Amino acid sequence: MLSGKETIVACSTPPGRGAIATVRLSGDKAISIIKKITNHSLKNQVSIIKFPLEKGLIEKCVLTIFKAPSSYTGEDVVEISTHGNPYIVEKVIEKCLSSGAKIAKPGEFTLRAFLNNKLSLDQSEAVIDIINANSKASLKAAQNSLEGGLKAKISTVQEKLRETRVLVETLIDFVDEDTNLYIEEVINKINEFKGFFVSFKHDMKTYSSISSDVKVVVVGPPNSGKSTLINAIIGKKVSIVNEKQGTTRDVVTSSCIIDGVRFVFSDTAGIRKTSDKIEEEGIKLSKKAIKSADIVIYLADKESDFNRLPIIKRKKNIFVLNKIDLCDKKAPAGGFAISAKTKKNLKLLKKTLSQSFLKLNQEELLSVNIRHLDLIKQAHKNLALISPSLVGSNLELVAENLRSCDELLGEIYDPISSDDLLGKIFNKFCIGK
Ligand SMILES: Nc1nc2c(ncn2[C@@H]2O[C@H](COP(=O)(O)OP(=O)(O)OP(=O)(O)O)[C@@H](O)[C@H]2O)c(=O)[nH]1
Ligand SMILES: [Mg+2]
Repeated sequence: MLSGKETIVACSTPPGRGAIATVRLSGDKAISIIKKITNHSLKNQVSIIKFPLEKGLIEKCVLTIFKAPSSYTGEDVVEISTHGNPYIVEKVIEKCLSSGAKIAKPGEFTLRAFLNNKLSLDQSEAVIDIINANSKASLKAAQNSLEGGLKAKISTVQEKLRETRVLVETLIDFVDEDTNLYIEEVINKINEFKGFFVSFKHDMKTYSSISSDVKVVVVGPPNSGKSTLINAIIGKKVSIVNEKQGTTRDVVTSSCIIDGVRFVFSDTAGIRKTSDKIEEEGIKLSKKAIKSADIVIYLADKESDFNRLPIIKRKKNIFVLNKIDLCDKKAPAGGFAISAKTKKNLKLLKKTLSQSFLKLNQEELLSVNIRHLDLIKQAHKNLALISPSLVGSNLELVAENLRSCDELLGEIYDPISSDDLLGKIFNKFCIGK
């Protein structure tokens, strides 16, 4: 979907009626088109002009000019602010079209900003994230990425990577010399880098959870109080609670913001052996939900019940014993003993949920998406292929894997341009952005 050279036009404010609507033009002819329509000399950056909508109908609007390259797109941009009436907007756009502009595709203004090197690809993605952010943390993360934070973080990893690449490339040229000592150094450097990469990958996953919503799945045996707990956290009745086992059959999701981070909770069917076909389907969904969760809360009445639950070790798991209002229970290691009914210790559990993210410095939060995570995963795969024996036996292959790792990370902000990829990214935008 590479953008052409034409001057594009679209309304950049939401459709419907409002105080103000802004139509935006971008391209070489943006200024001359408005001059032609309004007969105005447009000498000032901001002016009030009379815009002829149709015969006998004029709209007084505010015109703002941003000259290339000091504009959002890097091209000449004119913004026309009118009263927020869809009829006026339609007529302004019609006039621009009949004077030589083309209607903008979704995301085309930002695509032009990218193509004109005003924004890197990760920064362009951060623009959508700013529009879509629905919590303080996700907004902060998107703003930091728009300011270039993600690229800076990736560049730090690439710098380390390149130090190792230089050493390997130099050694490849040392054909006849005793290289054992240097080989040892490369092995140490690669190990050091692998360790660094693991924590980098972990950080990026955490950032990704914040950028979207943090997914928390509550699983446990039937009747352990999963639905009661979620209702208590959300603060309203979103799931049916009943003393009958197997009350929840489907995955029920609901969301709330805790300390500026948005969490989406999934209530699931209690996990047990059952001959009931519908309940069995529900249990399958519970197990599937665990896989996509950022945090899993395992909720049970007694500690031995945890052994019967499907636990994925690499997840962030929180073990919680419920119903301490009925009898005293000792909190499981690193977990909590609570009463979902009386809300005892609920604050502690909520604090743990938000703290798992908020202990991250707000200034360092970054907006990370699946595309970034996938590239990081592929880069990690290339790195993992470099064993000490490979370093000893095939430095060319080591160099090749390091180069791929470097390139994959670079694709996060500077893709080896593919129309298809850009289409996928910019189509997610709304028209006018
Ligand atoms: N005393 C006491 N009862 C509780 C507590 N939490 C839940 N219950 C009761 O336990 C029963 C089951 O609660 P639910 O929240 O429906 O349990 P569930 O885990 O969602 O059950 P399923 O959906 O069937 O898997 C209800 O009668 C609740 O009132 C608690 O902290 N203390
Ligand atoms: Mg339930």
